[in-house]
Amino acid sequence: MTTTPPPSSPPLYKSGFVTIVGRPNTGKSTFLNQVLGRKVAIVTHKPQTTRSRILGISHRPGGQIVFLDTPGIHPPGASRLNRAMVRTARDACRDVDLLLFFADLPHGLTTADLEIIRSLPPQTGPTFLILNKMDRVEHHDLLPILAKVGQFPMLFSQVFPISALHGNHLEPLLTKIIELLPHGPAFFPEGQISDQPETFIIAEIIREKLFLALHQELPYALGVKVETLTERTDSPGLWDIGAVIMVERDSHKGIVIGKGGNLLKRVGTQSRLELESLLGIRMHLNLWVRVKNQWRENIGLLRSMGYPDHLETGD
Ligand SMILES: Nc1nc2c(ncn2[C@@H]2O[C@H](COP(=O)(O)OP(=O)(O)OP(=O)(O)O)[C@@H](O)[C@H]2O)c(=O)[nH]1
Ligand SMILES: [Mg+2]
Repeated sequence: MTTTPPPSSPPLYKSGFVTIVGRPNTGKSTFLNQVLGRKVAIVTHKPQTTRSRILGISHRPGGQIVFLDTPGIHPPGASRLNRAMVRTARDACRDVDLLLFFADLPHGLTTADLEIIRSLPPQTGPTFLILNKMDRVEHHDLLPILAKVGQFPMLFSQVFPISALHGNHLEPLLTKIIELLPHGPAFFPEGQISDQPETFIIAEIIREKLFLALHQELPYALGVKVETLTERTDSPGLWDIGAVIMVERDSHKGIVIGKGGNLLKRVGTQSRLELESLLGIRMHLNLWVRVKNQWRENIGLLRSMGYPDHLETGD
């Protein structure tokens, strides 16, 4: 018996998995959003913004690239959450067709970058070095940086200077990726761009606004969990959404709420406006702040907040 391939997967169709990895703040999530033309991963100017593996599907003529954006690899520090973030990133590098290693072009390839690359799980596929933030480098400074990077031909099969923020020089990279992916049917149907539940993207957008509004260590010590999500029966398209912002100390609670509730109100409005446009719905968004001592160590809570991967359960 013969089977007919689905229309989106003609015989020469290409598909595969590509992991985006690197130090924090190198523009990995910016790149994913830019390639997809839609925000699936939150972005801030602060390191350690991404906390979990974010899947994004790029549908291209002749193929499908399944990107895995990962938390920036950093010295994992003390918290269970941080350790899980780093493990998630490393693990996403296993069994993929290609690695995109992101580095900051203005800094060139640093010792920290080299240490991370050498510590990644052994690769079966190639690794491309993506030198991002090209817009921040004068043209005459580019060649010396590229020459230095050229000293490590065994680590990378190709080098691509890009600007993820401005969407510059992405096409040659995407074309090359499709070229080297194996032949095979699409993994995801046309039109699907991520696998994240709505509750997760809602919590992430709120966390992004909090990251941007708060300073120093506080953004790292908070988490967001959506607890209610219901559409009004008397008003279809209007959703009631309730989310809890988890902080570790009473003093943090006051800071997050702000004077006269101002900071929380601002974060709520910014989140609602962005989510309404992203999800194409209207919503009432209620935010609460709850003190939960050491929530970053609490396996049950971390799981329920969408960080299910690589949480050690032994201690
Ligand atoms: N000038 C410039 N800034 C960029 C570019 N790409 C990203 N950025 C900025 O770099 C910062 C970090 O971007 P992210 O996309 O959050 O970086 P990331 O690598 O995902 O960071 P983590 O999730 O913390 O690992 C943000 O302020 C971005 O706007 C670029 O091409 N040019
Ligand atoms: Mg990120």
